[in-house]
Amino acid sequence: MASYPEVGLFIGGKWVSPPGASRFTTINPTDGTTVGSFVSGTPKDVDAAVTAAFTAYPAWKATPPPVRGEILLKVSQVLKQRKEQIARVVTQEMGKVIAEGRGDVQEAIDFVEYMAGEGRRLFGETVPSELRNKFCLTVRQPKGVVACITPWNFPTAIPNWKIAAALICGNTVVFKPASNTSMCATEVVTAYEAAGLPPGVLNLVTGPGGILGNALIDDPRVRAVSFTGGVDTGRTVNVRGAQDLKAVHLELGGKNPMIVMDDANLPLALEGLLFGAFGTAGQRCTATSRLILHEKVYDQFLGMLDRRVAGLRLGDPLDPKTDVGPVASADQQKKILEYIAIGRKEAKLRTGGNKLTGGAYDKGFFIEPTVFETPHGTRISKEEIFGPVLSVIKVPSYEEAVRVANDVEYGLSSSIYTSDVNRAFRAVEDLECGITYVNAPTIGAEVQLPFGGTKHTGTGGREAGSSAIEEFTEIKTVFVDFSNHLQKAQIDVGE
Ligand code: UN1
Repeated sequence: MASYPEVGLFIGGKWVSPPGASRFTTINPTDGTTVGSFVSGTPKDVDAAVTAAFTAYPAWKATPPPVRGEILLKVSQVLKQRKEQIARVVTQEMGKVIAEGRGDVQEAIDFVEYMAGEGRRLFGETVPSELRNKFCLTVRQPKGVVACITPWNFPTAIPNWKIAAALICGNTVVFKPASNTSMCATEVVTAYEAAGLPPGVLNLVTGPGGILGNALIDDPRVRAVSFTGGVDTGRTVNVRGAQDLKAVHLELGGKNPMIVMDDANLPLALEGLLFGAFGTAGQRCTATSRLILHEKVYDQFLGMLDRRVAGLRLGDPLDPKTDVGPVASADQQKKILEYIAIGRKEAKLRTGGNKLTGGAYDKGFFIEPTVFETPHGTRISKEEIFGPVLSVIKVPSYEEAVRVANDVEYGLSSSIYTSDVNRAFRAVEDLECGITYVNAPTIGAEVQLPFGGTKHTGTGGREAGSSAIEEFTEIKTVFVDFSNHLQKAQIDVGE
């Protein structure tokens, strides 16, 4: 008997393990132990999941949104009751420190609760007609079956951003999570099951991303795809989805800058930087991966940074005293170390730069918090690394700081530390991205506000907040003519 759970696919309200299915396991990035075993799904399983979602759709669409909202409220309550247990699963399967594991689940709770209330809004518009005795309005309708394809870095929050928003709007869902956080995905789905979601409204398929993702995107019954992940996969999803003119929503990479001006509150900026750059071991789309530092405070601020980075405690993420846990997988570790090797050639390594080995570290994927000093334009200063690696770029002025900040392919988050209110508002205007923080780091989005970015960070609108509703509904424009005769717009005007 395995000492870890063996989980099936969730299709049509049942956990199923198709006969002869092959399986894969997920592992704890801290110590290499097995977390769970999952079905390696096939296109046939995707077909079954889409069929279940397609079959469940008419009844779910016909369910009044406030009633859908009541179920979501129950989901949020279940998540609340299970918060500590799920947070531990997040930490064990993905490696973020336990306080952040709790934050991940809290973000899921907040969002599901927010969307439950949306069941009593789902606002349309009423708009005047140019003609008499004619009433014009818009209503929102669901899109149909939607595919939610999610990453491992926020393994409970991001799936819920998508699933809860899709469901409140009346869509049914096939959920394909990142394989290495399949247990977290299972926890998410069991919360919906426990809340009494009707069978088929939410379905889970686990397994190889490329094969299952393609099967989902190619299925004509799937009308929308919401994907968060890497930019290369995102591009493929977009092109493939375009064949069938699907609505594709993409949330991809970031190379988020923090500008620290010479008039900044430096201790405050330092706290923000440590959290932004090394929280979640830098594995956030929103992570602070560039510090754009004014030359007047350059030496002073980096001196302060050195001391604090040296004091960061790496280790077991379940230990509340740990600041930085392992990175999520062997693949991640390899990729980050490759970038560090590139950085050693093209830039000046200031701190860190090593994989940690010896004793308890040998079984996990630990990388020291790493700081490079680099001119703008090197690969490490422009490409997304998705690890605890910070590039520091010296600038002589605000203008140059903005130029550097904007001169990357991504546009997700950004931050400026300054005590000049005029400059802060100018930065809000000047920074080309979806999110700007003033005197706070680049991370820390709240669920009731839109989340997303410009350029190669994504397309298809914003997630979260009220914009999530845009993502998952079709607007229907309605004209009601109560004049009892034919009125011709553009022709009978002014009568
Ligand atoms: C992500 O990095 O993929 O703002 C999402 C934040 C979190 C969400 C991040 N609330 O960092």
